This record gives sequence, C-alpha cells and structure tokens, in this order.
Amino acid sequence: MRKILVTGAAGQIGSELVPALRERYGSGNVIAAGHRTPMPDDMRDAGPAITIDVTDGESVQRSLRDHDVGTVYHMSSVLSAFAESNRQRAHSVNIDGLYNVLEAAVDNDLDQLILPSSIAAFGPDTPQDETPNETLQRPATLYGISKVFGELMGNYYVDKLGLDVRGLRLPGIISWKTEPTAGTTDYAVAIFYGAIREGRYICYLRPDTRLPMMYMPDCIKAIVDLAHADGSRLKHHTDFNVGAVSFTPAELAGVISGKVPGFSVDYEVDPLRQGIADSWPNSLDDTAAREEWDWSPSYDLNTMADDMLENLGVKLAGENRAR
Ligand code: AKB
Repeated sequence: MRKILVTGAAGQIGSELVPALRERYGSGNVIAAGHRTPMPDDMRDAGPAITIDVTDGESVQRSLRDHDVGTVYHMSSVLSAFAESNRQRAHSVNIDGLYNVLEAAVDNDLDQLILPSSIAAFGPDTPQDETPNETLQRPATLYGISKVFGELMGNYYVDKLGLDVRGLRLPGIISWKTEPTAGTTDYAVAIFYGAIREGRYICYLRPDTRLPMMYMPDCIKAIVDLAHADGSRLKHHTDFNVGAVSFTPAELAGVISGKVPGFSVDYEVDPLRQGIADSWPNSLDDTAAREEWDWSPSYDLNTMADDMLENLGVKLAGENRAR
C-alpha cells in the first residue's frame, strides 16, 4: 500500500492518531512527520519518522514523493491563543503550510487528504446554541480565519481538482497523553493535572463559559471514521460539525469534585482566551455528520472524567517515580 503520513505527529492529536493508524495499517505504513515539537521516543522507535517543515513547499513535495505517500492527515497547526500573539507564524503554518500540502497532494496524486477544521471557524455572529453546520462564519481570530480558509480551499480542491479532501470541525479535545498548551480549550485538560497534583486549579475562563468538547478516543474515531466513510454518501467534504459533550468550567469542576474529594477551583480570567471562547459556539448541531457517515460519540462528561482521572493518575505517578 502507499504510505500514510501524519503531519504534526508530536502534537496533542497527532501523538494519539499515529499509534491508532499504525495499529490499523501496520507500523511500517504510517510515517510520523514532526517539526519543532520533539517527537516522543516510542513514536520514533515504533515506525518511520521524518521531519517536515510544512511552510517549505519543496520539503512537503519531496517528503510525499520520496516516501510514496498516498494519504496525508494534516494535523500541524498553530492553535488559537498562540496564533493571536504570533501572527506571522500562524500565517506561515496555517495558511502557507496548508496551501503547500494541498498543492503537494495534487502533484503527488494523493488518494486522500484529511484536513481538520475547528469550532474556531465560527465567530461572534454565529448562532451559539446547537450551531448549525451551514451558518454565518465570520471568525474573530487568526486561527479561525485560517480554519475557514482550510475548509474553503479543501472544498475547492474537491470540486475543481478532484482531490478527496475531508475535514471536520473539532471541538476542544480532552486527553491525558499529550498536554495541549497553545489553545483556548486547554483548561479542560489542565484542570485534571491540577486536580491530581494539587487538588486545586486556577481557571482562566469564567465559570459559566460553555464550549463544545470531545474526549480523545472519540476524536480519533471521528477522524478515522470520516476517512473511511463511503464517499458516495458525502454531501459535505471539509466542514462537518462533530458534537460530543458541552460543558462549562463550573460543571466540569463539579464533576471532578465528586471524584476527587476536596478539589477546588479559583477563577482568574485571561481576557485574551475569554474573548476567544466567547466568540465560539456553546454546542454543535452535527446532524450532517450523523446522517452522512454515522457519527456517534461514545463518551459523556462523566465517563470522560473517570477515564481521564484513571489514566492521567497512572501517567503522573509514573513520572513521579522516575524523578
Ligand atoms: C483551541 O483551543 O485553539 C483548539 C481548538 C478548539 O481548535 N483546541
């Protein structure tokens, strides 16, 4: 088979997507491609691993050509909060990098390109509750603008160039393996670290800030299910809403308190991230994904919190022992 390549392999989603794809297709068939974020040893040891700078079109072209790549999961992206203070970097990676991947996909006759979008593709003018799949998209962040660019460009390459491009608007992703650090929804991961390490957490969003979220196993399932969906059923391509859970910091803190006695949260609002969160949906209408490729999440807030506390607890205990 032609190889599968994952950009952003060392990132929050990439670090769990690569093992899942290797399990499914065989380790030798899935290339982990990283750049600045150091790649975990187990990922490097378990299968092919390369460095790609997506902002360098020639590097992308060469990598796809030399490794006989047939499918790319393009996960590398500068996330919302970091992008606001690093405009140049956000533009190079999220806009130029995405364009380089699309062009290399055409030149190398790729079978499929997966381009994740985000809830950031919506903005303050979008209806916030049960946000429809088709609605006003006028994002107020650089990251969101780049995600709308990705959705539109992806659809253009489907329509005009016959490339099989697919993408979904991911909510905040919660996971225990790799901690995210550059986004707006990161509090929903950091709060678990706070609960386990210190029994307390200082949250940078207001307690009533409702956002759509998803546990990592559902995220991996969504990406892989969309990639395998029967193309003849798809009316959309790069812009599927995918809902799972939706909660506020206060609600998440309440659930964790029920499982970690004595856990407490204080709030010190960061205006940058609060402003971004306020411009995003509260919840998503994902009927299109459910109808066109049978999307259905498995985790709710309670089962996600149980699994997070168990796995993160084991991971942090192991790190303590290693010190
Ligand atoms: C972020 O917070 O920037 C990301 C996202 C919702 O796309 N997690």
